[in-house]
Amino acid sequence: MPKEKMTGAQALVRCLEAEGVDYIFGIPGGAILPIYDALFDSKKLKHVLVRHEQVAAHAAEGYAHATGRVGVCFGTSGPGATNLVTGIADAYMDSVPMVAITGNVASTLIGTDAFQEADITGITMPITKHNWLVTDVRDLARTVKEAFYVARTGRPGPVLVDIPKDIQNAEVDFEYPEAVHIPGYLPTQREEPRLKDAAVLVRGASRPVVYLGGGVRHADAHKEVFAFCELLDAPVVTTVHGKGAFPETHPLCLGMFGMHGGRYANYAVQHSDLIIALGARFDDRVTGKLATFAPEAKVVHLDIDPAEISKLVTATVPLVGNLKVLLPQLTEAVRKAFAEHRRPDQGPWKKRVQEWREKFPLKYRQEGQKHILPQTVVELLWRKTGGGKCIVTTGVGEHQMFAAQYWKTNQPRQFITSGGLGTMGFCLPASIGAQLGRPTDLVIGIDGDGSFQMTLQDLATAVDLKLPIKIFILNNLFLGMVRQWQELFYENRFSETPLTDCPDFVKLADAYGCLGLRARTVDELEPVVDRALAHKDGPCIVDVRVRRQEKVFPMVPAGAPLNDMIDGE
Ligand SMILES: Cc1ncc(C[n+]2csc(CCOP(=O)(O)OP(=O)(O)O)c2C)c(N)n1
Repeated sequence: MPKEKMTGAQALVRCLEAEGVDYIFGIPGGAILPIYDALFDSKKLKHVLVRHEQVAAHAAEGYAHATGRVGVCFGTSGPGATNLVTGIADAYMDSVPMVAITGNVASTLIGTDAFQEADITGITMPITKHNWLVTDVRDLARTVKEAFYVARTGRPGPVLVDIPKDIQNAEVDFEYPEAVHIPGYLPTQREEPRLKDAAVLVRGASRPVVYLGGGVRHADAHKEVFAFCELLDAPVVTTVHGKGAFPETHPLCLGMFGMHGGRYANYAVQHSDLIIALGARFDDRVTGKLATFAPEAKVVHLDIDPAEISKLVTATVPLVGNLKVLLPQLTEAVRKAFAEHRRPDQGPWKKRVQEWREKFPLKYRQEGQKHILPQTVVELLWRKTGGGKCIVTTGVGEHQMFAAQYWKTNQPRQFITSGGLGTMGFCLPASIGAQLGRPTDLVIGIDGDGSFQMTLQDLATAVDLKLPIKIFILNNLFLGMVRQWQELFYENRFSETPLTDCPDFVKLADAYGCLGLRARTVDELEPVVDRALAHKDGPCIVDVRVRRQEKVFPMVPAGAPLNDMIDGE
């Protein structure tokens, strides 16, 4: 292809088109004006004008999570760029592929404290997989190519490309590179010689547990995971990002474990003699007190990121590589090992787990309660959507954990939440991104009144785009999760957690031009849910007044052993 002369800004637009980008989330400003000007001429790129750059980043995450593609967001220099930071950090913690593009002041002004100057590559260094400040327009196309490659390969994550204004205006002979050569970055598959060792451990285990994390989703390895789990016929537990990695209504699945996991799931992990961790990272919310975590368990840890192996829990057999490639090989090795030697009888272990399940189910009691319980809302929504046949997004707090506990996720990419960073305000933006990425799917947000108020201005974006997202605010008029900790660990000293002065969400929806509904009693709930689900013409906000003091149980207090759970009684 002959090279074409154009500006850096036009070249960027061509790069994004070449990457197959469809949606970009952002807000223009002085230092990114040339790029927005070039965008004006693009027939392929659709820009979503958000009302806050944090939303741009979270929407890109929601899009990426729902589609498996790279999410893209734009911000101008200074405050535009710094507003992206929370979303970038969120994507980093949850390994979400994202390319953030920022305009910066002209190269000659960098380092002079120029108007709206921020050292965004410096600021985002620890929260990106990599970032670049483009100092020569001839490097731009290669940099963008590398940025997309780094974001989506290996362990995915966010990257940032900062482009000074003069570079956007400079002329270049454009050519988009076909290949990427980054010295020192080789996330390609290599042989894994320890598969046989892992298979020997699996074959010999009497009390195995499979532990699934968000890596299954990133690798799109659900089918491979299913085949492995069925072969093992062992209990399966997941992290919050592992939800949907294996069908949660499957008899082997014990759902989420950890701080708010089922008692039976935590017991299974604690009493296991072998944990097979697939695309998971043993973070403190799932292990509880590390020194007492699964004391008798050996560990097979398969992850794409070698830095995660033995970071917190020592792997007896580490396996490094892409789950989708490596797991079928492990499955075959295990199948062979099962054929060669009889495995220990799994009956007693399965019986024990089943007994825990029956003795310690997740439970709540709506009958006799004057107020709606949040768990009731989650279960009703699940039933009304044909057993969770939709995408769910959440905010952060008690409502998020109720959703994680009671929403049985059977398909991958259906439960979208902020796990690692725990970012309030995630729900609405993630819903916007997910709905754009999967326009024919139903998208439901389960949000908290506190979380919703952190990004609610972007109702305007959802209304503009007529997105039929439905946000159910489980409104307890509290920063509920913090209130829960204050009740349990700070002697009911509710310092700065009541949100009694919250706005009238129905009027707020009206002000933004979308449907607002409210349910105060159990009787009102079902008709309101039906009406919300039937509403196709733009977004709908539902203010569900829930019991204010309801707490999430079971709970492993921070720093306690995983089997040291407290519950409501
Ligand atoms: C941006 C941000 N600030 C503060 C926190 C700390 N925090 C965790 S949960 C929570 C309360 C959430 O309240 P709400 O969204 O109403 O949900 P609820 O717990 O009541 O369901 C807070 C303040 C956070 N996670 N994120």
